[in-house]
Amino acid sequence: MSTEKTLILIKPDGIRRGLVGEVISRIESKGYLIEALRMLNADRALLEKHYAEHVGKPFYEPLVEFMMSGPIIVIVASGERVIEGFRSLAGVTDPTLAVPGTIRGDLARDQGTKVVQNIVHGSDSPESAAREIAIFFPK
Ligand code: IDP
Ligand code: MG
Repeated sequence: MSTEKTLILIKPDGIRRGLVGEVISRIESKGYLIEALRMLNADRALLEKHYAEHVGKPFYEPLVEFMMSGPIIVIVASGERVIEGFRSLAGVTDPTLAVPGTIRGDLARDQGTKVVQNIVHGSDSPESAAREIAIFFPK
């Protein structure tokens, strides 16, 4: 049995605000292993694949524009139950409601924008993790 893997993104706001080290530190301090890491400028085609489940939602276009507004960092992390573990480290989607102690709860807030800027993405299920890892790290 291989250890579970998840796909984590540090979004453009995390990079602009100088929080790359902080986010990676939280992942490592929790005990997860960084398996792969790359920085890239995502294009629309890549983001359409990654965010396919959100096509048609009111925040979809602002989300894609936001994710193209600067480079992102793509990380594969591993460890037992890392998918739910990283979602727990990240906190809930809305940073106003994310509990202090979480990445979003400590480091983000509502900026009044159409899309919530919340520093990180983390896969939400084993199926999403496999699909998303294949998008950003094609064999
Ligand atoms: P998640 O990142 O917590 O898994 P998702 O529902 O998958 O949240 O949404 C993807 C991203 O789209 C969120 O992280 C956030 O940046 C943005 N988003 C989600 N829901 C809303 C919304 O209701 N208003 C504005 N932006 C949203
Ligand atoms: Mg999601």
